[in-house]
Amino acid sequence: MEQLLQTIEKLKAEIKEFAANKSEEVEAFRIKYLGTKGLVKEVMGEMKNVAVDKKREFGQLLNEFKLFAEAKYEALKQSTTSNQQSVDNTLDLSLPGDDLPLGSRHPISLVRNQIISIFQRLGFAVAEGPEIEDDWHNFTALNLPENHPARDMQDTFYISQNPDWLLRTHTSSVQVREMQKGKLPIRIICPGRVYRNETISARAHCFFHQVEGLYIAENVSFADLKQTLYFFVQEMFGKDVKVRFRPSYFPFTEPSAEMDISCLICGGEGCNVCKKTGWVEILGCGMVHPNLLDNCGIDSNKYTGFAFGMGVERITMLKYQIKDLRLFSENDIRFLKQFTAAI
Ligand code: 2NL
Repeated sequence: MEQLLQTIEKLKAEIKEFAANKSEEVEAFRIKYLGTKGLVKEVMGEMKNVAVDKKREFGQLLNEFKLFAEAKYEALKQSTTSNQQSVDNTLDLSLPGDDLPLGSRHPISLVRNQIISIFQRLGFAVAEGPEIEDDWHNFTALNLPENHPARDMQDTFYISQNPDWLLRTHTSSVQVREMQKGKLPIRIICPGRVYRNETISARAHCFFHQVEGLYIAENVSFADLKQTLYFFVQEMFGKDVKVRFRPSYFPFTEPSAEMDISCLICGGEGCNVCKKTGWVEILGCGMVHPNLLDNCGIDSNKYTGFAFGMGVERITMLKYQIKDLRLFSENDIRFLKQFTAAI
């Protein structure tokens, strides 16, 4: 009996000292002491060897020992789960996530989309084409003669692999491709990026964006051109804006004109934006040169048309009073985020 008492005391001391950090260690404790083949069971088994008159006393002792082991097990379980809880506290899944910064459309896209939607309301369809063009679609078909300065190596980017390939200098090349298809009438606008070999400054860049328009059908007149562009300007800049057409020259149109609008800043009084003239130029236009129709297989005796071209950067600078063209391509978030509220 003495021995059993010693064993219990030894085990109690062992249990008391037992420490666990991980749930696996707690489980090992359970198996070792409280499992079906555990030490508690084993010690309890000794009851059968206890003398009858001592059974009551030992029964109490063994029971206490068992409760002691079970209490320790509960305490171990508690401490490891609360440990885990304290680790989990650093990872509170109920907290709201990090803010995702909401992007905004680029001002060039905003203005391009606005231009497109105005012309779509007039029945113009959007046409697109390649940015790498061949010489014929970009120059020859458009009445730009061999010695025209626009074809100069200094003015246009050529592709070294093939001297016939270049980066388009206007989206007129898309209109040429549409004319070649021979499906008439044609009423399209061609938005897109174009390239010029320019030294980059506040007023010039080696790429910019254009929207060109083309309407070819029977009996299309200069009056149609004027009214279409007047409608565009009123929608884009408001009903109060005035327009004027000045004679000009483009190889692809005859007659040709430049369209000015009354200065949005000073209302025509004269300021820095309009260089004290009260007018700002916004686009070039004209009646499609018959040579172009012939080049593309359209009967120039039957069909006439008008065309126009505008720089999206220029319109955007006027609309938002942006003074430096380079802001459009620098990706400076302080500039871009100012357009978040615009649609
Ligand atoms: C400007 C001037 C213009 C055109 C572009 C055009 C296209 C075809 C036929 C005839 Cl396919 N014309 N385009 C006509 C006149 C002016 O653009 O200053 N653009 C920024």
